[in-house]
Amino acid sequence: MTTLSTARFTLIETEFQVALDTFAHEVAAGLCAAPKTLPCRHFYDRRGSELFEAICQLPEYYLTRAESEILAVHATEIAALFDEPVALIELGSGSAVKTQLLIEALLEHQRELLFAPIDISQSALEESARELLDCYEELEVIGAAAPYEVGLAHLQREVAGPQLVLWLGSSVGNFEPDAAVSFLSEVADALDGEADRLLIGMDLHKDRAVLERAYDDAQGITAAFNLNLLGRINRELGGRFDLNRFAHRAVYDEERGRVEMHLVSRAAQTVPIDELDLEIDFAEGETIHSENSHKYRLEDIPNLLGEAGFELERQFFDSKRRFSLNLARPLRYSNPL
Ligand code: AVI
Repeated sequence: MTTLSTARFTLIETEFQVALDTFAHEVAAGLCAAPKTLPCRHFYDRRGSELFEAICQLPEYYLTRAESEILAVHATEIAALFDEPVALIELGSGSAVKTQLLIEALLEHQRELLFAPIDISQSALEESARELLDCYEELEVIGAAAPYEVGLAHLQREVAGPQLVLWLGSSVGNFEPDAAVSFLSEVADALDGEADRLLIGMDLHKDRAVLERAYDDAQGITAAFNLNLLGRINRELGGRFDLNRFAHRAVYDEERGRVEMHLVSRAAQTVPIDELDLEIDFAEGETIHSENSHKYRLEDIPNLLGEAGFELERQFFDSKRRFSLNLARPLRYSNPL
């Protein structure tokens, strides 16, 4: 672990390194499987992250606006729920724009704040820390450049006192239900104080047409985001995908409660990937399943949180009840003896 420190900003660089060949291994395994898949975490190279920022501004992608509305309306109330000063730990902070609403409310309530973002991207952490520190004099930032689990373990040693863990954007929805429970159980284990809480954004089940439009917008930005996965394979692994020969598809599977994204081969074709020494055959209409985005019914939320060792304490919704922000506490503190 390396620690870089300047006034009010500490960056923890953990020993974790994305194995250089993780992408290569996962691409090879996913494209040789039947049906073909690619893990959605590989969307976020530089181009993919820019496209995701553009998605968040789209008229069809209501999630970001709905969650921002909830925070704009309820951040003060949320901050006031804490009797003692809390440290704010954020999972996957990215550009931390929505977080700013909560940071402001916490600063009003407790005067000083320790903000501890965890993000795999060191440059995103540094950029957002710089902007926040310029805006708020009473803020201290300790960032961990690491995957969530590793970052949480490191921050446990740095952060004393009550903690509020923030996980926005319905990113939990990109996990399979079992994986979501197992990751949230790790978060619950890490929260060892009675005042510690989790605040988690979860998108809600709704009309199929609204969901499918949110993941297949009129300007084709989400299509470009999905196709960028093939572009990334071309750039980094010597792939020879012709992006015009694949189409973006988003469908809501109501039974499983998830929007699925696929890349559909427009024709029978064989695509070499030079650095993997592979040639991948596609039938016309065959798909690569690239993402699941789970949507939750109200009754699912306490169940999922309960399985992970949390009790749902408060829920906040936007005015159109499209999205939920859920405050939960570790179950071991729910029924004090
Ligand atoms: C990051 N994640 C919560 C987004 C979602 O809605 O599942 C990723 C995304 N995929 C397509 N559009 C946005």
